[in-house]
Amino acid sequence: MGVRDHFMKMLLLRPYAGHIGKVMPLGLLAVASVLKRAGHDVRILDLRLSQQPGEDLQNTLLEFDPEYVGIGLMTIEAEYAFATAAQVKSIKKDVTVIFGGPHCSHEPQFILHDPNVDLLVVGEAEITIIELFDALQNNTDLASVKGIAYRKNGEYVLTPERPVIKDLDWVNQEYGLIRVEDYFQPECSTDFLPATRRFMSIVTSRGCPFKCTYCHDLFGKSIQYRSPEVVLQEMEYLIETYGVQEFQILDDVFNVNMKRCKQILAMMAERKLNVKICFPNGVRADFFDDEMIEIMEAAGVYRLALGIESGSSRIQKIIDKKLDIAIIDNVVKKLARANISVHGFFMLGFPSETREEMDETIKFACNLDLATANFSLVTPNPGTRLRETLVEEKKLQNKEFSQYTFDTVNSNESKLDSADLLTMRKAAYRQFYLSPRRLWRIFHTTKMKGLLFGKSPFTLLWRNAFSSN
Ligand code: B12
Ligand code: SF4
Repeated sequence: MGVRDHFMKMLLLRPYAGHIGKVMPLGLLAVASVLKRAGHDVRILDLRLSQQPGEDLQNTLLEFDPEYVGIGLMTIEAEYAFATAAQVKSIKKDVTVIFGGPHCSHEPQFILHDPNVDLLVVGEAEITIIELFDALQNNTDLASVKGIAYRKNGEYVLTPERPVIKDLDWVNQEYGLIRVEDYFQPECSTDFLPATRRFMSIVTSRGCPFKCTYCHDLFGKSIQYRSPEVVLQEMEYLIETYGVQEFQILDDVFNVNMKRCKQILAMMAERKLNVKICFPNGVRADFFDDEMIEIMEAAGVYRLALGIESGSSRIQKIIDKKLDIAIIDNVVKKLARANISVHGFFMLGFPSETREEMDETIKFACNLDLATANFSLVTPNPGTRLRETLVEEKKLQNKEFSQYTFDTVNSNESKLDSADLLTMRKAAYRQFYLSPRRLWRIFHTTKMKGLLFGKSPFTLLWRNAFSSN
């Protein structure tokens, strides 16, 4: 990290990460877009799409010859990201490796212990990365850059928190920095059952005012919006430029501001965008009315996910979701009647959760008119209240959250032992899916029937549900 008097060259990577979804890397694209606009030379390499990730990484490093390599990661990808950082350093030892993404939102000391990671961007990166590169170029003290962490004389330094970005209208993506066509394949869909092959992920707001104990606060406990007009312009651009036929809206809680939600969807219908829309990241079940469902249907919404999590009212209280589960049956029925296929998100293994409460959740899920559901194991990710409480109560010894994986029990404070918890999860999938009513609903609501058999997120879901590990 010496004095720089020229623009920086940065390679941004998503690590190869086994079976983890290959959704378009919007985080990398956001970072790359601001760097490009600031005049830096930037390239994105998504190793998740690569047939030979090792070779592709080596060739790109040698040919592009970057000074900086940025790696974006979720917590469950951390092991893969560390391996990628080690490979980067073994090919080009002078390169500065910068980690960023959801995994780096809190407790950076446990990430910086890896000698191959030089710097972390903590939280949202659009402003931080520019200030960081300015500081590196001008050789000013990095301590003046908010929202980063690094090592100095063997100690780790965490600079003050970076405030969330309030105005999101300027964070437009430079789509030319990725090969959009590469992501038009079912494996890259965020939704289990996309309606078309030409789908695109899009974010219209960041953050959420709720404080569910297991959830991130990457974007603060408030919502920051892009204006509806800017969102529509981006959609029109994507339709014209790439022939997009479907938008997968990934906001944390798109429908909480019901007025804005209706406005955007109504604008899509008025302008006859003629696309399909889904909300695979989930919306709240308690922010619906009949008008919204009508507008959704008219705008092309064919599928959405609801974050339900638990069928037990005691667990609902503990997780502080502030959701009245008594309303859910009716909402799902109305959505199903409007030809909107509904996915349910459920979680098993909350602290103190009993077998009976998990059974309640499974029963609750099975009785709803859902097309699909998944049952995740509770994981105390960095930055969650769940993790904070477990650490405070000294129940969580494992500070090495970088070792968390998707399909194992990462931490278990439920009343079941870990083996029973895994068995419970499998039972949940079996009970939910192995019913003629469900299979009919899945078949009936799936637009591209081939997805039920080919390589797609749905078959991944199926494998997770029925594999023997
Ligand atoms: C799309 C998505 C996915 C996609 C792919 C993720 C991806 N980006 O490639 C898929 C569907 C695969 C996925 C899966 C999961 N996800 Co997810 N997912 C999301 C979602 C909804 C949107 C991500 C996104 O594109 N955001 C928009 C971009 C702009 O934000 P961003 O990526 O965070 O990027 C910003 C910063 O993080 C940073 N940044 C990002 N990358 C980099 C890189 C560098 C070098 C730098 C400097 C900065 C930087 O700058 C960006 C701009 O400010 C987020 C929620 C959210 N609102 O973000 C959850 C989220 C990322 N997922 C989460 C989780 C937990 C999961 C699961 C593990 C859940 C589960 N148990 O089932 C699963 C894994 C299942 C599996 N086997 O695949 C958590 C991550 C928490 C964590 N600590 O890792 C999040 C935050 C949601 C939550 N409620 O907590 N997910
Ligand atoms: S789970 Fe949903 S409602 Fe709860 S804090 Fe996260 S985004 Fe908000």
